[in-house]
Amino acid sequence: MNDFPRFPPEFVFGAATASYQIEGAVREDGRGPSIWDTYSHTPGLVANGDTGDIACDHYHRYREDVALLRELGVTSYRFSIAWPRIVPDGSGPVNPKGLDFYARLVDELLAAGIEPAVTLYHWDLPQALEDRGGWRVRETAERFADYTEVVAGHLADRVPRWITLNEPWCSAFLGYSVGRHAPGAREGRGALAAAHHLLVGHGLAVQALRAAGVREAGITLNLDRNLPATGSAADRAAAVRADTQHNLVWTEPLLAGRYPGTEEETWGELITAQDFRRDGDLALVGQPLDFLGINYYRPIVVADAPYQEADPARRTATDNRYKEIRLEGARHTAMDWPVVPGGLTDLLLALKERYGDALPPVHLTENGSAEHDEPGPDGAVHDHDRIAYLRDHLAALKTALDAGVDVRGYYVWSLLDNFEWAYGYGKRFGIVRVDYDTQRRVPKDSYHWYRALISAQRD
Ligand code: IFM
Repeated sequence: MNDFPRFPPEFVFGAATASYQIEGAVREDGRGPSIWDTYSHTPGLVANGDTGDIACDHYHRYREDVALLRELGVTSYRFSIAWPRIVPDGSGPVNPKGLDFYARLVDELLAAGIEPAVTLYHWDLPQALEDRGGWRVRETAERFADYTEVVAGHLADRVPRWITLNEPWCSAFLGYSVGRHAPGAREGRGALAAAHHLLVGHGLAVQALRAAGVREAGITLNLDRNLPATGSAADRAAAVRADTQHNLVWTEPLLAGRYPGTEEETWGELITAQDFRRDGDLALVGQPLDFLGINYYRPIVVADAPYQEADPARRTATDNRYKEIRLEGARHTAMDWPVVPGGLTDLLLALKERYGDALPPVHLTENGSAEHDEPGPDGAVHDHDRIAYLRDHLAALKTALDAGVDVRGYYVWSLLDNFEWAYGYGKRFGIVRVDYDTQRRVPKDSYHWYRALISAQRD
């Protein structure tokens, strides 16, 4: 007998995916190339040479996937729209076939009684915009607003919840500083400019969403708990720099209308020029939101360290004089991420304490784990570790809710095994297994467990 936590009656239970990770059909119906097509086709950048060319073939199998969602009992499905399907060259002509695909998907969801939650940008930037500077330049933020206007104009009447950006930290810092995400750059100022222009793009997109009359507009951040390895002053200062790079760079402008007070300590001369910032940007970025999406997976433990790069001119935006320390004693997932459910409670309580009433209602827009799961002799996938992960994180979420954080929803990452970016198909986050040779979907034990949890809320 399962002892499921009880959530408020209107609490949203959902599942999430993203376009490049599941759709495939990258050259169909007028879709233009994205930075992830370029990156994944560059030899040596993605494990096993994997690409999103076919992925889960969701573009052709979306009806089957919506049927899985209906059977699961979720009340919301979070998916992303591929910008290069809508505006193949990043600017200029709109592709009606791209809009049609998402209109059909939305209709299928509504017919199944599932509310669509749309992410406008989950990292598949049109390559043509990257060729003109990508997120380093302000023009990309302006084109993002144009694209948002087109999509919202088409779908606002049927989609209640809109997320402008997914995890801008990954776009700015993994993409333009660490080089482990498209476009694969390793820069200092370029990455900080990208972070700022992503925020500007968010602000312009919120204006476009409001003009289209959408019910809820928000943004999704991957916030981390950044814990000092020891109580020493040096490690605590390192944790503040990590917190600035991961969290405060987003939450301060979005929720408090200011840039982080710790940015000079974190980025030194890289941030002092600030020539990409304009008067009025903070007001644009800090517009009120209907919700804040948070993706939580793990805490990060950091210790003080010297710069990795001695030459300031070659320093990247993620060289902030700290190093990550492995958290001993915790179970680690297939991503080698430590499992610390209480970190989620702490993160939410810390946000509430810092921002008070300025913290909008929260949706946990992603949470889940990659595990080494394979079908057993019976053909089923007995993913007990994933069930434990989901169970313990939902309990941690409930603890935060009971302590007064206004949490409105939870989306499991992910509905399907999919293309895990630079890790390719080797890391499986799905509650439904995808056999990539046959495209057969097999619901794992975690799917059945989540279904039972959702169903128990109605008893
Ligand atoms: O797969 C990703 C997703 O695209 C964004 N959030 C984290 C997930 C797991 O790494």
